Amino acid sequence: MEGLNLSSINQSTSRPELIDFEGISMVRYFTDEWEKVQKFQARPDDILIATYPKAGTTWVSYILELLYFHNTLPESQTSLPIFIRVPFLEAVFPEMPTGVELADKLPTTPRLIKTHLPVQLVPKSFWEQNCKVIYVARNAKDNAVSYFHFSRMVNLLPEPGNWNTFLQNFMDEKMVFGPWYDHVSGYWEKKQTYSNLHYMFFEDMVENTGREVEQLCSFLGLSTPAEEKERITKGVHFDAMKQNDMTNYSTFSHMDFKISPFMRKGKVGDWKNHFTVAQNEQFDEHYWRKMKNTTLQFHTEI
Ligand code: PPS
Repeated sequence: MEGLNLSSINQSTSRPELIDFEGISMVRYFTDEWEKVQKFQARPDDILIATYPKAGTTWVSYILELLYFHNTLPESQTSLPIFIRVPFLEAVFPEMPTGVELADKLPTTPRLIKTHLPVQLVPKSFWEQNCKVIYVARNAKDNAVSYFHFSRMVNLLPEPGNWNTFLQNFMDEKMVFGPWYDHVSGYWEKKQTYSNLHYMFFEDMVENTGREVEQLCSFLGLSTPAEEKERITKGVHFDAMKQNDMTNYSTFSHMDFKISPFMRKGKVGDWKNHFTVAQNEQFDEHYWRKMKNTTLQFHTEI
């Protein structure tokens, strides 16, 4: 991890093509080292943080970091950004160690590891080792809006086009990491047979972060003192994370914050500022068809 030049802004990298990979849409930055990803050797105490892109990965990652390492590794929180401390397993980004390399070198126990892979593509050692898996889901409309703005500002994803084009692609399932619909329901189904999976919702975290921290502690078997949990809940507030250079991605070289910040709004219901009435009707109709066979329910406002 030493010798990383995180400040070498590289906005000149050209946008990648969308490719079809194992039945889902992808870009090469997540498939270039596929064999190493698939063969990744998980340890029983690893914790996998799985999400569809823009569903609250960084938020939950930071909560877990503070729960586990707040007292023991305070320096790591001030000297290394979260995308190094919680490696993005399948990522093979220019001028950075790969996610697998970072994960293999992680000195912490547990290792916190992030993935956006749909459930069927998660390396099998995580299941074999019965690792704890935390999945965060976000309602489709806000998730799409956040993904749109992110795609505008990060050059590791295909050009999003305008909002209308992007929303149509979202419905047509032409998104990196595949369709939102299959992603959220795939992990939901997995939870029915794999008891070490904690399924969370972004909207619940916005509504009551303290309650979600509490539930995380109980899933993880942590007996964190109440004052500590309160401190953590305050420390992971949107404004605190936006100000914190180790959690706001300001040192990540492939993003252009002049277009849109990583910590953008952090709200439930921002979709109302983007969807036209016609788009909303079309989306709802399509959504109903895609999601009619699942028991999974989302809040699009709180
Ligand atoms: S990524 O790139 O997929 O890892 O992004 P991810 O971290 O999953 O999602 C980014 C969105 O989460 C919001 N966020 C938060 N909201 C509220 N409170 C806190 N603490 C917080 N941390 C991150 C972030 O602002 C992105 O959502 P939008 O809607 O774009 O603001």
